[in-house]
Amino acid sequence: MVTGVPAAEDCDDGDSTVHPGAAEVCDGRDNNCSGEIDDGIPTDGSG
Ligand SMILES: [Ca+2]
Repeated sequence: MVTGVPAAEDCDDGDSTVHPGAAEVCDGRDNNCSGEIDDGIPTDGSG
């Protein structure tokens, strides 16, 4: 889990880069726990 992020809100306790407020990057994962994978990332096939 990430310090400062309640476990219930941290969607991936095993990855410190995945938590609410994290920057969404094109990696096929829901980095910011928004419920959507790579939301806001243009899908042009390069990701
Ligand atoms: Ca992502």
